[in-house]
Amino acid sequence: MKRITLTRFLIDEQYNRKAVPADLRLLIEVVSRSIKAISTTVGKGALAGILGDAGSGNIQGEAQKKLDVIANEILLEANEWGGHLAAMASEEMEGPHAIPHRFPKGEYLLLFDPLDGSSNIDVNTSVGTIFSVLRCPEGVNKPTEAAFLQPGTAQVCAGFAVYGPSTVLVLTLGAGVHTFTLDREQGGFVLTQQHVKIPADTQEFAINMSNMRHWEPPMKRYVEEMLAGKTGPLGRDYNMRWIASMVADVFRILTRGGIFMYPRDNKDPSKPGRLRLMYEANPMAMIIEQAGGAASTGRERILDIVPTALHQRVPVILGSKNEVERVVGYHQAASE
Ligand code: AFP
Repeated sequence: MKRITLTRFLIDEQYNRKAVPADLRLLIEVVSRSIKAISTTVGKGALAGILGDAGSGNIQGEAQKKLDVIANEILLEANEWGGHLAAMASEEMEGPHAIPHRFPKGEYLLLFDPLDGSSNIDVNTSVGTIFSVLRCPEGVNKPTEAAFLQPGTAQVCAGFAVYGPSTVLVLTLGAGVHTFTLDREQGGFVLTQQHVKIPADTQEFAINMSNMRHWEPPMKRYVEEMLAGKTGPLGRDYNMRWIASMVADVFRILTRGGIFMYPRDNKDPSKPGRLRLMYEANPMAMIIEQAGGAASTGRERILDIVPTALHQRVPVILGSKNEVERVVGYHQAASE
């Protein structure tokens, strides 16, 4: 493949496909520069004195890692002055981050999980950044939480980075999924896969099995059938992976298929799932659907959910279309 940088790709999308307004191109370029900065910081590990807890908690009631706070700051500082945003929202902040008066404002809302998988950072396992882009509703000059509460189908762009052996940026603008690998010598992202397609079938599943006793019957049925293997009702053996970094599990599924599940469980009835809709499930669902896969709560398409709160959680079942549809079928059968 001819060496095409992220900038060249976006300019092509902007001028030839008329698909990327200038401000959206700027937004993506700024986010990609933030991802480079986070990648460099993550790569320093223990040498930079950035591992371990920050000594603070976030809105989720979770202990923040130093890198959660650092990654959040990098994204806020890089994006607030460019004139492309109306506001930002983050897993690490209770409410929206307004654009300071001294800076110009734009039409986009940027949402992100600055460091997904951060419980893995101290054990040197892949982590990442997930982001979602919405348009700010017309006439809203001071976006409150309500301005962000749009269904996933309203996203104009979604992406994530995996800080692994290589740093990869996965991006969709609503016309397919493309991946870019960070060239550390040149300091830029280079297009490495265009129009990624997920196989409709799979023999590999990703779930945290330690929660099995808390799952609903349809989920227990599905996992037990996979564990039954070739002699079971699904007639084939399955393999399992669970990295506990959604970005790494989803990237694997984009690369070779699979099904990722963080289902509803009764561990904490106040939480219908662990993953957050606005800046984890929705961007990942857009990417998975754009790559030919499916993304459901088990009861409804994730992208159709009308949000009620910025940090609401949802069950997530996504990946190879035929397997997701099988799980949805089991949920329907259980409710009849
Ligand atoms: P952290 O960011 O707190 O590490 O959570 C990561 C995550 O949100 C998602 O990336 C993983 O798929 C999932 O949680 C792992 O959850 P378990 O630790 O319960 O397996």
